[in-house]
Amino acid sequence: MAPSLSEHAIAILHANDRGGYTVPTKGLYPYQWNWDSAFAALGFAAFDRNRAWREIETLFEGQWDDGMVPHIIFRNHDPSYFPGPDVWQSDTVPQTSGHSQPPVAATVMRWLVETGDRDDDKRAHDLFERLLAWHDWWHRYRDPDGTGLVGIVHPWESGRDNCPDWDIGMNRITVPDDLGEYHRRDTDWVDPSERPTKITYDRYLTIVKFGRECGWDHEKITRDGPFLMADPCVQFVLMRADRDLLKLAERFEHGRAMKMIREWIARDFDGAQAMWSDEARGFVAVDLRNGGYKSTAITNASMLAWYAGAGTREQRDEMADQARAIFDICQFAFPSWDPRHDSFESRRYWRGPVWNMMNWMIASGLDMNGHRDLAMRLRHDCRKLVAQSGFFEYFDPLTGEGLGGPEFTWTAAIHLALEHEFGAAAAA
Ligand code: 9WN
Repeated sequence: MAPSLSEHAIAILHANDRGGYTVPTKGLYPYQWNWDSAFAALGFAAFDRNRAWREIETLFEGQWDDGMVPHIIFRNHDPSYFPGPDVWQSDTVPQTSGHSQPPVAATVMRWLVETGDRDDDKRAHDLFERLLAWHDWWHRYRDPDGTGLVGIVHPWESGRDNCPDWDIGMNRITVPDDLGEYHRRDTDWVDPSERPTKITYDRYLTIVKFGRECGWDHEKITRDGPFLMADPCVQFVLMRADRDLLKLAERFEHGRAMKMIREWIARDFDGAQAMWSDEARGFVAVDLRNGGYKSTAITNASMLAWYAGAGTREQRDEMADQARAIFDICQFAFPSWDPRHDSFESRRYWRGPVWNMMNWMIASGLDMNGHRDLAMRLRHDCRKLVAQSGFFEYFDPLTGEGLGGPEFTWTAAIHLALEHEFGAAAAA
């Protein structure tokens, strides 16, 4: 008998397990990635809570002295991925990349604690100072003026690397003559029509070069680096995670942490307002470097407003209207770029496709805000996508075709989370 989808999902988590941490998919992504691990923990929790915690604990093994938890941890050198540790030159043990990724971990940790027992409490307590230091790093280094709006210094920091959101900031980057030759590996694994273009990669590497040459001085990178944009994904995931972190601080009666976190929360609602666009009728990315230009379309990250507790009643109502209009166009929601917009590409990475872990977060937020119908539609689409096409990295919203890497960790993990009805804990 063929294995059930859940059995298949569990087999993927086992197959991608490298002993305490998982790789997102064999070949294409051979290292530990930050938010991938947070989602992986959610999947492991469906059948092995100890392994769920190990995933988060190993993620924090990569934490820097300044508090940053990097977006990739390199425990070995695998030539199947570029750029590897020799390009980043982090000068840390283990070697890592030089910027972060959306901070989902606190949300998963709170959920583990609130659905668990004393062991979960202890594991969360043991990690708490590190988690707090990471959130502090975001507020301190990515929002140095305390505006309540954090920036990202590289599209890779958003986790939504190739979204047209970044075109405004990326198009301003001049690629230096001495960037050097390099051989991309991603297009050895995936059809180039589903991946970023050559000029995009040149610009990605220009930002890495700046960071490397200033010794990964994050004050300097945020203030003077080639790219600084506000991202609804990082901003909303952080807003949500700050609230979950506060719940943990209260549980552990950690007075200093409670004070710090409440100060962040007091600023972030107003900070997020800078991302509101009357033109797009939603929250969008903003270029913090060059005159505050705003992106022009709704994305799946815009739809995290409910999850974050961002936006006024009127703004959220407008966004629910937008969501319904986009649901009507797509056979499978939620697309990573508005299908009514010229730059929509249904198959190219973050310029149209659907990501199930984004859907899980969006649906959790919609549920908490009384939009059960919209949340159900998203969950239903997630299940149908894997049933129809398998556990791919992302999917075409018009046809449901599976794209990017196969047997993907977060797609498997989210399937298990949905089967077991794991949602983010109720908002703080
Ligand atoms: C760069 C691992 C990662 C995800 C990102 C996704 C993709 C990497 C790449 O894969 O990015 O970080 O090389 O394309 O965009 O969200 O964490 O799954």
